[in-house]
Amino acid sequence: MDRLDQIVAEATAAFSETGDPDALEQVKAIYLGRNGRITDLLKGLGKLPVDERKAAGAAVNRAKEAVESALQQRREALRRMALAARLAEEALDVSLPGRAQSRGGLHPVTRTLERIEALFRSIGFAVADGPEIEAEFQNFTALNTPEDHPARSMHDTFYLEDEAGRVAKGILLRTHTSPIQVRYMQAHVARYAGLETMPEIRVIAPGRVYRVDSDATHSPMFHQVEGLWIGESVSFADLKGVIGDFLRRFFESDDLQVRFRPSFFPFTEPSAEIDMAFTSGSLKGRWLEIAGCGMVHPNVLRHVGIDPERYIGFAFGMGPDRLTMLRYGVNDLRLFFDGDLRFLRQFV
Ligand code: 2NL
Repeated sequence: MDRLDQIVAEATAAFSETGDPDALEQVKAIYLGRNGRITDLLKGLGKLPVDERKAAGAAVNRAKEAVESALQQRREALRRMALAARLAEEALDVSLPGRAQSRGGLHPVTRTLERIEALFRSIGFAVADGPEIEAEFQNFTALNTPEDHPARSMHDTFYLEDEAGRVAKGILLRTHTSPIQVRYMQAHVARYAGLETMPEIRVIAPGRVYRVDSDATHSPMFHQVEGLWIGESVSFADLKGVIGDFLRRFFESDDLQVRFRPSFFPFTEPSAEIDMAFTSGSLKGRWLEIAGCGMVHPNVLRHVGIDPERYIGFAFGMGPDRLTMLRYGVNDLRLFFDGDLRFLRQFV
């Protein structure tokens, strides 16, 4: 192999061994730079005898072209490799199946609440809501609950703490939805203050409530729907009619009995427990406690600025969680609040 072929071979090999475009340009200088080996040969041509110069010049130029060509090929190879590497790095596997969007559904208790709301709206009740963090006044005091009543203790009720971890005075998680109705009555009284006769109050209050309690039939968070009807001549008979009618429509059955059993609540007088029994089907003949009720206590009316000598009415409170368990035949309340979709999906 003559000297020129050797330089070309050496240059081609050097280019091939270089994997980096910047380094490649450095290697190029060894052969084609100002003092490169090919350049030196071109410079040396002038020292040759005239008769050899032409052939030698042509040979050096061919070698130069060969080196340039090898360089160019290596540059392109490196560019292709860089592109391939980038494509590999940024590759998206478009054949990977997408994540399926699963269909949502209403929680069984939400379905019950919506049913209850629709039924009461149909007989002229408004649906109200209010804060879950309540003031002691609306939650207890206005409801005629004595200062020393056990329901007010930290043992039964979640009180809120301030930043120092001390119990924030008078602020708690509502223990029933009655405070919604207390606020509703307060707003109603303020709104119609100028009228000779206050329009009737007809409202239900559904929502979450909280008590320090947890077992198979008690969750620290549960739901309640309370109802209230206040007017100039609203009676216990009206209460029996409204409740009986509601239950028959809720369970879509006339095959049921309803009974009112004397009971006690601080906020009603007289008070009663409402029991219900199906007269057909698998639950036939079993009395089930499903709500509490009574005529609103005069002190409650006084606390919200309603004259108990002039206005009278009833209130009731029921547990939609229990109604949902009954309607679907579920015996553990916690299943509704554990968030296990395998259970909850069955009701959608
Ligand atoms: C129960 C008992 C009841 C009420 C709730 C009420 C509300 C106002 C005034 C008077 Cl604003 N009473 N609510 C009355 C009687 C019973 O609930 O066992 N609920 C599950």
